Amino acid sequence: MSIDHRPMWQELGLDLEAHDALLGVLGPLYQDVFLSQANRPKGMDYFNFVISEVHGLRIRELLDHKRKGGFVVGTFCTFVPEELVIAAGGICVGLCAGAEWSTPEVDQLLPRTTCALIRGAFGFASAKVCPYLAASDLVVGENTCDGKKKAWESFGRFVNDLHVLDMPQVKNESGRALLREQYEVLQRRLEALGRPVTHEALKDAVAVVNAKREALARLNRLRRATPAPISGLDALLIQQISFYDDPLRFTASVNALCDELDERIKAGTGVHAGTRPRLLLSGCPMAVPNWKLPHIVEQAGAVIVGEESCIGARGLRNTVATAEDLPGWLDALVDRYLRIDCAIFSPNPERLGHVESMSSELKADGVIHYCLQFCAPYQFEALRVEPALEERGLPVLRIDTDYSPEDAGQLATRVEAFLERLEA
Ligand code: BJ8
Repeated sequence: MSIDHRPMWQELGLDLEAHDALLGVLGPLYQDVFLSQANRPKGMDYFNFVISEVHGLRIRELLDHKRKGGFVVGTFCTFVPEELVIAAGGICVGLCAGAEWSTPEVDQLLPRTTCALIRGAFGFASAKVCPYLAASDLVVGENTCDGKKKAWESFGRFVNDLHVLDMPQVKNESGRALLREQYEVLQRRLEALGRPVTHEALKDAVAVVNAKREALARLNRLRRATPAPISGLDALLIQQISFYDDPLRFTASVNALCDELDERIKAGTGVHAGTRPRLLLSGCPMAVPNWKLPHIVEQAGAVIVGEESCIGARGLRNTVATAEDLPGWLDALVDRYLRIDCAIFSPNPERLGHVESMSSELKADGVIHYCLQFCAPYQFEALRVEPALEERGLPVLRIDTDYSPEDAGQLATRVEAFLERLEA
């Protein structure tokens, strides 16, 4: 018997009518984009279930955790260390919105030239359709790009409590010291919500998050195989779910799926019949339910074999090294997180190297550089990444878009022309 989640959503203060409208769009979209794919691994059943209960059972788990004295932290950036949240007794959830939800309030708070990711977050908050936001005791923002920096000034009205990380913009000694200091401030903020962060608690939390990242790295390594054992859409979905799900259960499910993919690879079985052009996606993060471009690309006959993105290898690679004491763990966290090559850093040469190494390891035939419109950091970097890759013989298609379906036909035409170029 299915559980009626409506009383829970009402208690959380959601606008039930608007929320129904959201679920009414998401269900058919998921059916069309994911469930219609042929030859999916059996292990995807778990992730289908997670999505079917993403506003239901998972929210119940968060509320149960709070009832037992725990807390929930909502985040918008891969620079928020999940390890610290867990060590203080919390659960960390991603809040980025991959769909636009326009309200008059959002139009008053944000200039038109704001990227869809920020507009989506404001839209979901102002329309009261996100149970993760409503369940979050604390939301952590970060001073990364200009859009986010200014957005936090008005986002506080939508949340129970807001903390903003002051992020370095340069990876030098003072940048490192700033991040270290900011993680200490965050630690104290989290401790006030939960319990003191001890050496043992942080050690255990690092083990949990490292295991999650290792499982995702394993999944991404398996995508090097030809033919690809899993679609790019399914791999992206798993990486999106990594920001919501219980980390232990998620890790076990990813590893079980990887065992199945190992068998597929041994048997030479691919997710698609025949060989397809292999593409790497690089650029802005794609938050749930932003599946527009990967859907178009795979419908056009290519397979996506990797994502150089924060919801992808950029955000999920690298584990935290071991340490002997609490200050050592904080140093290890800073070392790990400062390796994220986000375009807000200037200069940011590591990112180009990462795109190149991913392309060669994954045997990509081409790269799609994906930017959300009005995202200056990634649009600036595209101007360097594209010619540098083309010079090395790797074709690049640059796409700037948003969440609206209006340009889907035009994007499909451009992707098809790119695939013809690869096959020529
Ligand atoms: S570490 S990529 S998650 S900041 S798309 S809001 S950059 S204007 S999301 Fe990001 Fe952290 Fe960096 Fe990763 Fe601004 Fe661009 Fe919008 Fe963006």
